[in-house]
Amino acid sequence: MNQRDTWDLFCHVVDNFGDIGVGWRLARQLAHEHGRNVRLFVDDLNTFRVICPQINPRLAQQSVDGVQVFNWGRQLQLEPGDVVVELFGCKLVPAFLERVQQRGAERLRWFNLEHLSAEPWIEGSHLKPSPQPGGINKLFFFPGFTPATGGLIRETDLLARRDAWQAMPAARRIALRSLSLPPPPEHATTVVLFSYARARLESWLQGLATADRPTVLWICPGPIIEAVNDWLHMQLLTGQTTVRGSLTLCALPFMPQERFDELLWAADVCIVRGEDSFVRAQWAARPMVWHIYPQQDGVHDKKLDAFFDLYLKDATADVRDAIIPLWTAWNRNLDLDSAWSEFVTALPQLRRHARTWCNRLASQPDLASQLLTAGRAKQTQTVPL
Ligand code: TRH
Repeated sequence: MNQRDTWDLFCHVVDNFGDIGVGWRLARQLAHEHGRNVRLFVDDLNTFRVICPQINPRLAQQSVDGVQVFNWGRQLQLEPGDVVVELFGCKLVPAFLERVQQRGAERLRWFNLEHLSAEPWIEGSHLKPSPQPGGINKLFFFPGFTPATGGLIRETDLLARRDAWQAMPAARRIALRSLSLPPPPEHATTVVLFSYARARLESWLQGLATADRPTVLWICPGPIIEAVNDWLHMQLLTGQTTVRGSLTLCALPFMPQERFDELLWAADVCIVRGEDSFVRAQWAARPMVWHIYPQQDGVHDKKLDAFFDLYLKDATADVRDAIIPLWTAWNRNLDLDSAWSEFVTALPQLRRHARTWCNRLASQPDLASQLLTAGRAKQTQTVPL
């Protein structure tokens, strides 16, 4: 594999924004930092456009930020590149799949990039080959939080940019102003709220409104706004801010990923969800609450517990006692009041813990580098079928 390899990334947008959020981040990093010729095939350019306004959903192909973006059908007319990456097990169209299999193991590497998980079993499955017709192996690439996994997406300059930004109070003021966010009241706790729908928010909001200390909620687009509006007895429109006692509520528009990173860097607490914003809050080294993507029959509970096992392995009792009750209450639609109060009281310790965790993660190779290394490795075996 060499520098000008062509990398084909395929993204099937299931729902929400994480599939294309991860795909877009990875595509740009491979192009910008590693000089690859990257082609990103997406089956829902309208959703893509929400996080990348430069995307024109009507175009079959377009060049955006150094990446060739194709609509899904364009793979029918194209030959495969040197590396094919299926994101989250999406299926290639049969005609392209045939051409992938015809290319053979000597001239093409094929990966399935799996969903992020902290579960221990992924270490044993990472980079395991799955023989495919035509004698080529598909390698299952598992992102993760340990050295025995494929790591996490982290741009080379991300943490230096974060530190420089956080060291400049003016940067925070400029970022908030560019989002039409009023400067938070003095001593306010600022909270990014980017979560799935959640019942029982009234009591939490009422508690924040009547608290001695001010709180500012920066509410990102999503179903959570319904519960906020129910409590407000009004529709808080995108771009609008309203105040109830000690609580300021700001409804934000969707913003480019770089601006979203800055919002996380600016906040005292990041309530995040899914996969990509969850990772970005860890790189922000901020106290966070993870609203895990809800799955059938409680499969997500196992994923949450597996993350606790890693994230809290060396944590002090006060950090554990602050995190576990609130994350559990948030994910199980339980009452938040006392858990939230414990969490906010423990913020100094939680900040230290978040920084230690971020530094530990940053000591591991990032996902794109590991994918490139795996892309250069010889196929361990080609299995005649
Ligand atoms: O949107 P999500 O819920 O995506 C989910 C998860 O990825 C889940 O694992 C997957 O199975 C499901 O999709 C299909 O949450 P996530 O992963 O945080 O993705 C949101 C993306 O949107 C992320 O890249 C951050 C980005 N984003 C912006 O760029 N701007 C914004 O203003 C906001 C709020 C998010």
